[in-house]
Amino acid sequence: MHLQLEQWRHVFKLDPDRELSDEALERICLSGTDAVMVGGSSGVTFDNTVDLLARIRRYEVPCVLEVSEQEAIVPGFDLFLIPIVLNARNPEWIVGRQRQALREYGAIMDWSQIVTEGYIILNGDSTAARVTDAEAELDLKDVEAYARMADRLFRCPIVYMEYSGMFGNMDDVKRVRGLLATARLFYGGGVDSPEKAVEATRSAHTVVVGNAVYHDLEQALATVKAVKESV
Ligand code: 1GP
Repeated sequence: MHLQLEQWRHVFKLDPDRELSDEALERICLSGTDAVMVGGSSGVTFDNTVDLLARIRRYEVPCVLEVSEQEAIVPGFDLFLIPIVLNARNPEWIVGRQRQALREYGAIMDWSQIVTEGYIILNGDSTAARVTDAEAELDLKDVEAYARMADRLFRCPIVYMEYSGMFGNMDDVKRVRGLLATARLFYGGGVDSPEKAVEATRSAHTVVVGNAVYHDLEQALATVKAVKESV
């Protein structure tokens, strides 16, 4: 797979619409995390994305873009992750925006840089759930069905259990990891301490840390070591 995605255990997700000092960014990029993912659910523009990419590029850490706005597709990232929100009620987020983007760029895309993420949004209060009108009240059977859909039917390299803003149900996460044939399970949501990072890393393949970067940088940085040491 690309960029040794299959070896990533820890990823920081940075939001181009939020402020981050140079010092904080340096500590994140030198933290030993496996990759920095740029993305957000609102306020993402070409300008703030290009600006953040340029700042991250001072460091060697792999840097990938999670695409949510066509206008904010900035060339120069190592990979482009394309979310397919499986439980979106609004089809725009399943195939609609993808169709628009492919109409425009389909013929000139470098497919080796594209990775699809089968997204399952599980926190109904998150911005991502609101934006996509996600049906987040799912039982485990539903979640398993979506996970198999992404893994087996659509062959997405990544299944993403997105609890953004809250710490999820680790039993469910572990269950889903166990049924995936080839996809990697990314977990994101509420990992704001080394303890939670350890729990998440025992349940998913890859742990994504977002909000904590902006709320408590020291704790966020401590998740890297916690994940690496518990592998
Ligand atoms: C958000 O999954 C990521 O897209 C991480 O979630 O911001 O809650 O850490 P948090």
